[in-house]
Amino acid sequence: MQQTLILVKPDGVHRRLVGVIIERFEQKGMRLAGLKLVQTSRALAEKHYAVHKGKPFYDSLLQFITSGPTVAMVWEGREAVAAARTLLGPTDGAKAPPGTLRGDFGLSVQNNLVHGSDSPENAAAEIALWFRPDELVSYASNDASWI
Ligand code: DAT
Ligand code: MG
Repeated sequence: MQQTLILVKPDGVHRRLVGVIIERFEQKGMRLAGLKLVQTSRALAEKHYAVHKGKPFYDSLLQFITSGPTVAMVWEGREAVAAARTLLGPTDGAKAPPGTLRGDFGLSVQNNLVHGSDSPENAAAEIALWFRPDELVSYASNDASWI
């Protein structure tokens, strides 16, 4: 089963949107494999956003992601990476359609509430950055055959 890394960034935690974000993933039928609250270090943020190093928004992005608590999660299911990105919506909250998390709860580009891995390869690398193997739990959902 495919896994993806989902982060509720500091804006989502401060705005008390952790519950509604988790609810969307549960409603979609994905299975929670890992969950923790993290005060992200500068070193972890630099690794997570390494692909954006050198871009004009990089310093501000690192400042933002380390500014408060982040909820780190691993969700799994069929096509979990792409399905999660669809739940998130486009990067810019002002352009994200209603029904998506970014479309329903924000107007900002930077403070767009949620991170989702953009490929299965990046998901595996990001999960390894944020979680130790023993922090992930494998189990069978009773409704798996229906979803
Ligand atoms: P996504 O999070 O949709 O995968 P991304 O990987 O291109 O988007 O960028 C990572 C984060 O950086 C994004 O969630 C918000 C921020 N960001 C991207 N483009 C930006 C911009 N032009 N100005 C400010 N922040 C930006
Ligand atoms: Mg991205």
